[in-house]
Amino acid sequence: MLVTPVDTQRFEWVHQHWTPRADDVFIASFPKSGTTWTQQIVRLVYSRGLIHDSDPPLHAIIPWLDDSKDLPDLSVVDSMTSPRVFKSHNPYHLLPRKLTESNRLIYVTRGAKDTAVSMYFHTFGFKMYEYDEPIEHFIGEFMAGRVEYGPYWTHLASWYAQRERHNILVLHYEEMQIDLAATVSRVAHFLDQPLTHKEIERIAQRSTFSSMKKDPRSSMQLWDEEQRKPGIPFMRKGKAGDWPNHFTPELAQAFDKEFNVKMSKISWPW
Ligand code: PPS
Repeated sequence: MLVTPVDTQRFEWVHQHWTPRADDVFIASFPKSGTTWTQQIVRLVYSRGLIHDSDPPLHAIIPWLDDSKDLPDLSVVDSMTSPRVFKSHNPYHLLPRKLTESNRLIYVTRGAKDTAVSMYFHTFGFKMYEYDEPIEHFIGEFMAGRVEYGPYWTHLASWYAQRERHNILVLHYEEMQIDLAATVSRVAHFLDQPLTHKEIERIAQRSTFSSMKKDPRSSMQLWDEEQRKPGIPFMRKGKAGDWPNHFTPELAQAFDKEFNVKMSKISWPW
């Protein structure tokens, strides 16, 4: 089952009209895998951990190129100073070839069951989806690959096949939880941004779940206020291994059985 573009018009525009710059960086992910977290780390690496009062929201600093609702005004992209950083939820095969050849790409992954839970609350929480089903229904859809940018396993496989390329850095949500400073260091190294120990510590501290949740520019407070149901914030829980609170043992067993087959060729650490 192939992952297909979600916003087809924007997809065509990106492929036909958009010219990447050589130093453009892309942060890519299956949705709910740690994209915003990685955006915060990357943006702070470039600012050496400094956040100014006048700074715009995170999603304006690192816009989502694939989505015409999130980024309606494309002139913004041309006026961004280099190095520009973009977010994408595309699988590898849907990014323009001129970009994947040599631009720096960071792919962030997260274990399937936690991703499915987070994506359920995302879909249930954003009013535009008009989705009011119980979580068991959503997990069934996730397992069948009938979710945005799904199937999950095809998305991962597309990037897994490219993981040794010199221009790709793979991050894992679970490892970021274990050692955030080490992740910051890897990202800085990958982006050729030498940082002091103090700067790395500062970036790690400003990228924790609680720090990001406190700052409305990284907590996506505006989305919470304008677009989401009350009580289900974008920065929801930020935990690894929380899925047992939402899966029955029977559902987890069925999920694992399916995914062990689908993901048998992918040996990433979850
Ligand atoms: S999106 O909408 O696809 O861009 O979502 P994405 O940013 O990929 O994933 C959102 C989940 O990541 C959690 N998050 C974090 N976890 C730990 N630390 C930090 N700093 C952090 N920032 C965001 C966010 O809470 C979502 O996970 P859940 O499990 O729903 O809380």
